[in-house]
Amino acid sequence: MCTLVLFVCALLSARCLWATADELEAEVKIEVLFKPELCSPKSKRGDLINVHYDGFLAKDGSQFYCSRSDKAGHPQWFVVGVGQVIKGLDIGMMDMCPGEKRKITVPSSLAFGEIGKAGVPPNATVIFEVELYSVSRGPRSMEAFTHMDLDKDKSLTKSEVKQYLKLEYEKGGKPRDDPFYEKVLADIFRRNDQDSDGLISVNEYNIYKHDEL
Ligand SMILES: *[C@@H]1O[C@H](CO)[C@@H](O)[C@H](O)[C@H]1NC(C)=O
Ligand SMILES: [Ca+2]
Ligand SMILES: [Ca+2]
Repeated sequence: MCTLVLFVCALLSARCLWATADELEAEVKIEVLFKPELCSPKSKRGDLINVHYDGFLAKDGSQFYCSRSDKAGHPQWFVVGVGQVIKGLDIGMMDMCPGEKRKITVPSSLAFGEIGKAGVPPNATVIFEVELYSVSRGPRSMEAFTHMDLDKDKSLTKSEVKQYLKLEYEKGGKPRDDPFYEKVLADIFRRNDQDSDGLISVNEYNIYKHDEL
């Protein structure tokens, strides 16, 4: 019930990628709750990040999203800064390092807007408590694509992406079981495999044009 609700933005990416006048005036407030002494690498636009977060309504503190406290919840993977999550989180999770915890207050225009969603009324300011687990440099760069594309056929299979995820989790000291990877993979393919052929092509991978391309 708690999973994946933020990815509503993936479906509305045009709306999420381009700021309206309203959004430009609104501000995201970032409070750093914990910062590791060695704070590196810091997240930047286009990085693949792994993060746990809880979401609350600012007005009464009630919780509408629970990846941390929900037992079925797992840390979410997404590419930061490209509209895969609400804009307020794209902004609020920049320059953040693994281990860092933040409280991010997001005005409704950068969150769920005038419509809201289940658990979030219209025009609601929301607060996210986030903990970043890992930052992978520029997964949307061609360099990263080539690195993941083990047989060099210019498309990514589930097994190629899975090997990459496994390595990332092992590097982070948090190896997971197979059902976990399957769940994450299903999510990644649902959002990126536009033509549903079971492969992520170069074009699908670069669906959000990036600075370095
Ligand atoms: C939300 O805000 C918009 C713009 O300020 C306003 O037109 C609308 O009536 C508000 N909706 C509710 C339910 O308060
Ligand atoms: Ca391949
Ligand atoms: Ca495809």
